[in-house]
Amino acid sequence: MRTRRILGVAALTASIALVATGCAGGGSDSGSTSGSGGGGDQTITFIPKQLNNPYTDVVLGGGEEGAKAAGFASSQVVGPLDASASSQVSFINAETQAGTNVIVIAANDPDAVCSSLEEARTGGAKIVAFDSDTNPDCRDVFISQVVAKDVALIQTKLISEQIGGSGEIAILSATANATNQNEWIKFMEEDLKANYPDIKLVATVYGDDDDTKSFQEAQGLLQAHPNLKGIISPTTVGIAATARYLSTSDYKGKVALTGLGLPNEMRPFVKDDTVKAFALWDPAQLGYVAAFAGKALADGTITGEVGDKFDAGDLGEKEVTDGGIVIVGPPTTFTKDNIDDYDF
Ligand code: RAM
Repeated sequence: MRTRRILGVAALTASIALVATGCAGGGSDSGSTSGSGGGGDQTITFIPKQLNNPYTDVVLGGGEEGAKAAGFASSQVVGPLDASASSQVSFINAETQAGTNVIVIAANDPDAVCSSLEEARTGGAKIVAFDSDTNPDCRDVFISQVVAKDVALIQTKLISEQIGGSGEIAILSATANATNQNEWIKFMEEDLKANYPDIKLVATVYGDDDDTKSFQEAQGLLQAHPNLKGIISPTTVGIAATARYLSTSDYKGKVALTGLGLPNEMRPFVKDDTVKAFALWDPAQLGYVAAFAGKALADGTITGEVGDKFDAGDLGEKEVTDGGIVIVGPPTTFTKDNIDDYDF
């Protein structure tokens, strides 16, 4: 039996009409993805790091479901095709012009989006960061998938287990500015120093959450570091591209790979023994909780203060913790034994 989705997220994902201009300076045509008609006339717009990322699609499926369940009149998704630092600014500005009530954003850079988010707030919008935080001054709450340190520790533990506790490893990340990856990398570096003295991190490279670039970076790492025993890729795009490279190379089974991946993308590489174990949370829940947080902010039932509580539909009550952060759920480790139980 595969795990319960919040509702039929896969179907919802397919129904999202994603809109992109692909150029930060350009206009941002917008496309409404739903019109639930329920409760008032509040509008919510999701701005992911980038479109064309399978992880983003699952998150936004949950977001659309949450927006309907929370009672928004309409929800939409707009965003750039690349995850570069300033690529989201023109999309935020267009939402400010449109008078959108809630903007939910996964920041490509914690600061580059700040002045435009401030303008949106001045215009009355509530700002929910999710997946990748903005500078805390520029949003009302941050919906975090898992406690950041725990995301790091699960990956260092997995790589250590897979390389027998010693040897050279590298990290293949997303973009160099990504708030979420950078925080996880910081905790991984600390954990390696404190608890894994025989593991040496020899390089950190960036595939920019671009499949081709990630593939090439993986190839480059193995050429540059002939003694490499393992790679951690804390990004779904990076781990899938690296697994694809390893699976047809001489390194298959010799160089370990772990990190954060989507079970549906990683399944073939787990089954063919390229990858033993990796981790992730349920991405749909992240979007779902973000929508409910946005509704509570727009209704004025919370302000984002520590201790604020709000109803998150099927996922129960959620609470704002230190730093204005709402934690969604624990990570899961996927292996050959359980990967078929998950469908996202
Ligand atoms: C990629 C993105 C996203 C991250 C996941 C794990 O899809 O970088 O921000 O949360 O990986």
